[in-house]
This record gives sequence, C-alpha cells and structure tokens, in this order.
Amino acid sequence: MNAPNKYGYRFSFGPWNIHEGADPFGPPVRPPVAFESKLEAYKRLGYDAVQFHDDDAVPNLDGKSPQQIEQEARAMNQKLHDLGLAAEFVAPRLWEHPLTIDGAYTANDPQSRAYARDRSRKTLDIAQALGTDLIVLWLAREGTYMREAKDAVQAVDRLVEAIDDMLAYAPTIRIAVEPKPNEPMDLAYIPTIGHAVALGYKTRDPQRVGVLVESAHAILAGLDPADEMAFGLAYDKLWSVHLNDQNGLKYDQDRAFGMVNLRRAFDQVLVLDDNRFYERGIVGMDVKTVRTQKADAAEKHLAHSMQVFLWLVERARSLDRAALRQCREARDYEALDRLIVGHLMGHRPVE
Ligand code: XLS
Ligand code: MG
Repeated sequence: MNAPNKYGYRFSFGPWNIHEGADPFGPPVRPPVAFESKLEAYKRLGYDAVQFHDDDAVPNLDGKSPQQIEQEARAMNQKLHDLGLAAEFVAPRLWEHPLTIDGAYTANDPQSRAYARDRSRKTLDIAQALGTDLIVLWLAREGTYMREAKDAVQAVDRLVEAIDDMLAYAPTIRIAVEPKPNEPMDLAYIPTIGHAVALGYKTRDPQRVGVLVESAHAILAGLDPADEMAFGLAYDKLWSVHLNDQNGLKYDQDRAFGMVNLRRAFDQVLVLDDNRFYERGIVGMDVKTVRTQKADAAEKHLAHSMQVFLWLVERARSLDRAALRQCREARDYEALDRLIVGHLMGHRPVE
C-alpha cells in the first residue's frame, strides 16, 4: 500500500462506487465496468485500498468449496499486491440471496439464519486471505416493514449471536457495524452509532466490535454525521468511515463528499482530524455519481470527494483556534458562525 499522503491520510472505496446508474425505477444508463478495470482505477484516482464485499473478491461464492474460496481470495490478494493496493475490509453481502429476503441474522426462518452464519464464516476466510482483520457489517435487511413481523428483542439477541459466532470463528478479526436507519427495510434494528456501540458491548468480545459511520446514514437518521463520528471516537470504536453527502431526508443518495453541505462536511473532517483518525483508520468514500452523469465522467466523484476532503483538512488545520476558543468562552455563537463560514470562504477572523 502507498505511504500516507502529506496530510497523513490513506483513502479507500468499494467497487460498487463505480456504478452504472441503475435505480429501482430504471436499468443501467452507463456501460458496465469490469472488476479488473475498476481495480486499475484506484491508483489512477489516487486511492490506496479496496473495500470488498465477499463476492467482489470471490464471485458466486455460495457454490464454491472452502478450498476454492481460499485459492481465489489468495489470487485476488496477489492482484492487489501487484497493483500496490491493500484490502481495507470485507463485508458479507447478505441481502441478495433468496434466503435473505426477510433478513439474514434476524430472519424468522432458521434456514436463513444458518445460511447467514455460514456465509459470514466464508467472509471471514476471505478477509484473512486478503490480509485484512476488518469486517464491516451493513445490516441491510435486519429490520422490518411491519414492526409486528419479527420480535425486536429477540432480533437483538440474534444479532449478538451472529457476531459472537464470527468472533469465535476468527479470533483475530475485528467487526465494524455500519448502521443505517432505513432502506432497504423501513425500520432497521441498528439505526445509529449508539445502537451499534451498545450492540458491541453485548457480545463475547466487545474489544473487537466497533463501528463504521456513513455520513448519509447519519443524515437519514436525522443526526449529524460529525457527532456520530465523535461518539464512536469517544469509545475508541470508530474504525472506518463512509464519507459522502445527502440532500435531506430522501432516498440514500451517496453524493460526492461535501457537495451538498460544505459546513457539515467540514465538521466531519474537523472531528476526524482533531482526533487523529489518520492514525486509526483509512478514509473510505461511499459515493456514487448521479444517474444523469454520462459515462466519460463517471469516476470524477471519487477524485473530487478526496480533493474536497483534503481541502477541508487544510481548512481544519488552519482554523484560528484562539478565535474559536474566544467565541466559545464569550458564548458568541453569531461570531462562531461567521468564523467558520468566513474561514471556509477564505476570509480571516477579523476583517
Ligand atoms: C451501504 C454500504 C454497504 C456496506 C458494505 O451503504 O455502503 O455497501 O458499506 O456492505
Ligand atoms: Mg456504506
């Protein structure tokens, strides 16, 4: 993997972030991009690490033997190595198989839960072959459309059971839970970072369970992403981030970082940088270009997200901290507004 850049950061994204534009209302609008070409894009765009779903690394893994899975994952690891890349994490894709229609770990059907457990163990094998100790659990279908459809107390126990099984199966692995309040399910069981942190403490090894904050997911929960990050940092559990942006309480937009609300993006960078996140983890971008974008520019959102992040690191480090302290002490929050907005626009505190 590359050395960190001059600000100390490394960056990652997932292959799903180069996207062909399909949405629930229409088919792809851009030609498919082969996985190999996506891998080649990382270095070109200035990125260091790949976020994997288990079947990005080993396609169609449900039908494959453990030996075959390990062999293919090792081959992928070699490919990464040759390209100067690393795997940041692997995530089990537990939302596409027919057995996961009504959830995976929390499904009422025991066969579905058994599938989820076995699939997660395969994910752990793949992570180890890819040389990463980090697993991300986005709990996509762990929730309901009708609250009475599942027992919500039992659901928590089932999630703990599933995580416990992974912790026991792979004793060196760490698991970061990525909460999201809705979509694809209406009502998710682990909607916020507080829920995710608390879930970790119910498992057999809380030290190995942390969180991933996605900006858009926090916004969809009506929360401030910077504060969600701060909460994870306070517990020493913020192990990864999915930075992006989101225009209000709508569908999950995964807009490029900082492009909708610059001050909100600045606050995220400020909390990450002030707490030296660059020593704890890699900065992940979970961004997609909009459906209306033509194919020839459909990678720019990744380069731009990183660019905006680094501009904001510079803004965070050059913020007049004495002026900030003064505003806080004087409880002059009008001056604070001006300080931050002025600083983002390149003005000095007193002008
Ligand atoms: C959803 C996520 C998902 C996970 C990995 O927002 O981006 O893809 O991060 O499973
Ligand atoms: Mg995400």
